[in-house]
Amino acid sequence: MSILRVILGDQLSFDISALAGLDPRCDIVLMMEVMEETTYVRHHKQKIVLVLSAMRHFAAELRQRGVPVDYVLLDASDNTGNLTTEVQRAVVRHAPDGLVVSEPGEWRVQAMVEGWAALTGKPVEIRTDNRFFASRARFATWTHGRRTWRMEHFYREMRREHAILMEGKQPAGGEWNFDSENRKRLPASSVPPVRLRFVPDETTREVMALVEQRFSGHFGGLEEFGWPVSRADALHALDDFIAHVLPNFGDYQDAMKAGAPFLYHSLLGAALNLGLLCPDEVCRVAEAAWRSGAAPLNAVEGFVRQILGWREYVRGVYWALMPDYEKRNALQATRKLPAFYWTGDTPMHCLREAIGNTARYAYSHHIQRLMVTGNFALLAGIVPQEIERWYLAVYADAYEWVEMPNTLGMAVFADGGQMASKPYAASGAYIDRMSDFCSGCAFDVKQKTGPNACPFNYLYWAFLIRQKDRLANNPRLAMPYRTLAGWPPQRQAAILAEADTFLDQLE
Ligand code: FAD
Ligand code: DLZ
Repeated sequence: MSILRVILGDQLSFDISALAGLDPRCDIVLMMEVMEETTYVRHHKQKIVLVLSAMRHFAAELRQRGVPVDYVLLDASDNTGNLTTEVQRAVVRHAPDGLVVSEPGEWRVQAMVEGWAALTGKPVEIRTDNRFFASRARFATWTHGRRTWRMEHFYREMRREHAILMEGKQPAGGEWNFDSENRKRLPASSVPPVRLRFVPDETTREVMALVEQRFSGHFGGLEEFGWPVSRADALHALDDFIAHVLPNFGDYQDAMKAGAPFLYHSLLGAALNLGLLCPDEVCRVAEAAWRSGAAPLNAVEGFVRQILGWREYVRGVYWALMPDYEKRNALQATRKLPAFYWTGDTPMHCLREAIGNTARYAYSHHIQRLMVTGNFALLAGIVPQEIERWYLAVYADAYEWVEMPNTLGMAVFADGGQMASKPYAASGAYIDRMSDFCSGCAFDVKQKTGPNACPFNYLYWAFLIRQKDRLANNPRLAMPYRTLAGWPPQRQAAILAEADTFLDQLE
């Protein structure tokens, strides 16, 4: 009995379900570099390098372990450019008795995989992706009968179920969530830690040359490429984060600083999403750091919540609501994505910083994604699907299952509140409070209107005025709507006109 075991580009874990029970005497692993996956969005060049280099490293390690691997290179003259046609060709080459694959990360790829049995004439076993705390079925059990879904409730259940940061039946430290301690502004004098980055090895350099040649028009630069591309690199990155960075992760989780793209964030998302790290091991080493006294609870709980809570929750939302989810536009936004999202050419310092980091590093941290580029897209009324494709294209860690709910649900409220209880809308005051961006900006954050006023200020109020019918009843927005109620109609009309003038000139 010979089985063709298909490993997709973001399934690079030696313990993944598709490899369970592998018999190297008769089974073969199939890995395919294909144009369709490298171009279904115009991925940042660093993302393509990362995925292809990590795939090549993984295949080499499998071979070292004695596993036969059929690896289709992007440049192979007979490469047909598509996962399905490559699977069909591999079935002809190897005549296996059947195929095994782990659940793909994206709905689009799942639909492809479901067609393989009919196309190849071979049985295809699709195994549960065992790299998550909660399977798709587990999330469905959680949503069953619930009117509203909230991450916090799901997260507590996951903490109990997986016994992470628990003292018996109680949460460690007596609280489930230490977020209120995690909103500190970075002191002006503080120097963020130097981060571990990985110098490209020969394999990565070969892929870089390929990407410069084949994807030269894609967004972003390769000069700063420093991502872990193997399990060994990823474990090194994890150790370094836990030892030197995690202790401050909580305090400065929401802070932003010009010229400091990484601050105290882990930079582990790219490795996690490729399968080079397993979320369970990451949460357990973070917990061990707290138990040994190496990191405080607010940092460790905050970090664990991102992985055991948010990461699992958004995956659940994605699989529960696709394919309809991708079409959501609850606020009926209609504007096109401004060109500066691709160039960074804007006088607004915060946006220039976030987009500049994105182009240079294929990275910007969560608050830059949510409260700068996301907040602007929300307030400006950018079509959700345009901003969603942007986020999918520009980050090294971007995969639709995690990016789409974060964008449609969290950043631009396109799902009308399925994911978040209120839109993350904020004026310039928030950005000023959490960063040093405003001091180096062409606009004045203290001015609410007028040509020098920070556009976030009038866009914020214009957004609330425009969305009054949809949002005024949201209890979490009661305060700003009370303020607006005190404004005479002329003042509201003037704000709307100022916002329109600004937005129209973007087009
Ligand atoms: P850290 O800040 O160090 O957090 C630790 C880990 O927690 C991350 O590596 C990640 O695995 C997980 N995590 C944190 N926040 C979230 C979240 N909201 N959802 C899911 N997991 C989370 N994350 C992605 O992995 N891929 C994406 O494509 C992606 N797109 C996003 C788009 C928008 C509009 C927003 C607001 C957020 C997005 N996120 C995405 C979530 C988050 O911004 C990134 O996971 C994080 O910035 C990655 O950097 P890090 O590894 O340094 O994370
Ligand atoms: C993202 C990506 C890229 C850039 N290239 C490949 C590839 O050549 N071959 C492959 O198997 N997978 C690739 N991937 C990852 C797939 O797009 C991934 O399986 C889906 O995004 C589902 O999560």
